[in-house]
Amino acid sequence: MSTSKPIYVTQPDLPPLDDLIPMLEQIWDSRILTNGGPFHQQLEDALCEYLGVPYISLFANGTIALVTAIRALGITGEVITTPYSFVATAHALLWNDLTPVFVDIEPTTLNLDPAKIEAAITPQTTAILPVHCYGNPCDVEAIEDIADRHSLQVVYDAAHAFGVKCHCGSILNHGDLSVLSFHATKVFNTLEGGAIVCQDADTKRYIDQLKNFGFTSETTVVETGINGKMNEFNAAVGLLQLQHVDPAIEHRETIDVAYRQGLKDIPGIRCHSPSEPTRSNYSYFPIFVEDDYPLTRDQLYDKLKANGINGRRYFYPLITEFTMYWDLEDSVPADLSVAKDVAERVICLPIYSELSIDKVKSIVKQIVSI
Ligand code: T4K
Repeated sequence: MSTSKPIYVTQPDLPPLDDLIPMLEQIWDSRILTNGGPFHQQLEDALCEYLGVPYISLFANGTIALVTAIRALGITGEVITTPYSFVATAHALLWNDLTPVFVDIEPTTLNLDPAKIEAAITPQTTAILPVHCYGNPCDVEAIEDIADRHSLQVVYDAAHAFGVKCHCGSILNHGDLSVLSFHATKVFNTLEGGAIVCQDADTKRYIDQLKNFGFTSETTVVETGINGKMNEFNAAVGLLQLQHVDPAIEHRETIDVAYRQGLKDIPGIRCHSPSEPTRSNYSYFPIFVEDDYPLTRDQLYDKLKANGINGRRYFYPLITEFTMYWDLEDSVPADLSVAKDVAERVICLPIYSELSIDKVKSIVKQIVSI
């Protein structure tokens, strides 16, 4: 049993407290706490510039942003999505009274397999909800092609994809809408938070209405909106976090390199290696425990945990294993064998900006020593 401090899968970045105090003083002086205050506006502008996107609408968290994005597009009926994700992805469909239809993932990227999407399309299908899993881009061109041919809308769950770039710029500019999470455990956090990225001013205006109860003026409500607004405290934290996010991602890259180097010759341990996007954010470090490793995935997971290393089995169980998804007649998965296999093998190892390379080496040593 280890006596040193436990290491978790992640540890949130925080800006220097001294930098936050003057911003808190401004909030205390102005008494503007929420409803699109000055820090909220500044953060929207700063994120558009940093991410290279035309419009962004901030939210209280990623889940409410997903629910609102789906609502904003007026999606109905069935939506094709992945079972290999955090449960919020599919929950956002159920909250909109939609039927998720789960399609298997592609074995290299672990994203929704475009080759399997068309077989799942029915007359009720109106949209696709893919996830850029671990921040690795989906095959956006193939998905766009399918969506265009079948007149489907596309909402990307980009909760993991902050700052990720593909050959044509920000990955967040694909699809009709992209949804980010700024949860404490994410590469860029506002403690809790999220955002919808959209491509035109009218859509942004509509989303802003939806997240504010549907108000268009003091006395006019035009939509059954919700309260999804980000407050000034979270926005202030976000503005400061943005100043430190690049070095944080750079350090994550050195951790990624150190893990790959240390684990490369271990029989039965496979690192996740899809083709690199132009700019990755190194948000997760998943490994897969194969049959020729001396322990099963769960045995390794437990052993690391007993030694103070708390990896996470993201994403096990599959979303389809949760009871609320069992009885959805049209969701019944035809074949989710790739997702099932990956979910049984995955462990996400600790990765965060304050994790030292020495600690990474000690984690590798434990996996090697078995
Ligand atoms: N779509 C996708 C694809 C997502 O991955 C997520 C969220 C969403 C949508 C929804 O976005 P949000 O509504 O959350 O904005 C965590 C996060 O809660 C969740 O945001 C994230 N995905 C998911 C992948 O992971 P848990 O249940 O594993 O979190 P938790 O609390 O066990 O945290 C993991 C570790 O992080 C802890 O063991 C210790 C450390 N930690 C955590 C928190 C919250 C800290 O050190 N400090 C903290 O404040 O879900």
